[in-house]
Amino acid sequence: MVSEQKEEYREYHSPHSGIFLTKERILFKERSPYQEIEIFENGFFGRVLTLDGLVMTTERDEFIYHEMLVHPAMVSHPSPEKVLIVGGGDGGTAREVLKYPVKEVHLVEIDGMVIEASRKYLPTISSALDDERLRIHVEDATKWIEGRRDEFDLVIVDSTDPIGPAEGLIGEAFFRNVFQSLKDDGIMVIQSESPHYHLDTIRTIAQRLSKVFPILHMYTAPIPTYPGGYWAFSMATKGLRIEERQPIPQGLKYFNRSIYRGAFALPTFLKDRVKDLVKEPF
Ligand code: AG3
Repeated sequence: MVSEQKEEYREYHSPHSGIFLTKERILFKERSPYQEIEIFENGFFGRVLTLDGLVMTTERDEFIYHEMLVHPAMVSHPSPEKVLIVGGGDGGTAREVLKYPVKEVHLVEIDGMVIEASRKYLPTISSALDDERLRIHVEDATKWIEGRRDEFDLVIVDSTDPIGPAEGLIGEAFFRNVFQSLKDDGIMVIQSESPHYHLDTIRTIAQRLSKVFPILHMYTAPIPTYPGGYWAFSMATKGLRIEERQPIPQGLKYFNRSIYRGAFALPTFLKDRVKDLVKEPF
């Protein structure tokens, strides 16, 4: 479905505030069994993917989110060989993981239509979906992971907001299954919403993670098109101490050694809500 007429996209982040983007052209708009998927063209941010009216990624600022979701954990691991990505159907997270000499990456995405639409309309983000080290499973990750033991070096949760189809991905039961699926030096990372708009959700995620994992860290990054333009990420380990163990890949646009050291420093309004649960690694 292609339309030439110029519309405006609005995402409310609270009843009183949000973001707008002009829609220069709609490239894809379809309802899957799980959600409404749309990809449109914006004059500044490039192609924009929305799910149920929420911005998931844009060509212009996706590098910050995807690099920050992946590299802090990848460089901290002694030998990341087998990685699980939960969600991430657009392929941006897989692209970053595959910058390392990993052996096997599994991507478990519930909505096959997100994968197909991204393959077709977001080639700069989705190109890694064809890498031979990647296996794609169109399944519910909360079920797929059940019963897996000592299998992964890293589990990366690249989900939409934890309402609707993604709600189970911040459940304690899911976190326990992730814990068991990780090897002893394994690391879990999960995108953890906006410090400005979702502090309660951030605290809930931190509480549940710290019930399951002995070590929990949190870090942040600025992402212009997400609520508040500022985003949190949680990183949990089974005891592994965070330090730089892998070379940082060439050609990144956001992540570097100083960001790695600095990103875990939390501003006071966020730190105050999680300081009983979260440790600063450096
Ligand atoms: N995952 C996190 C997007 C959350 C944005 N929330 C919102 N706009 N309300 C993005 C997936 C990209 N691979």
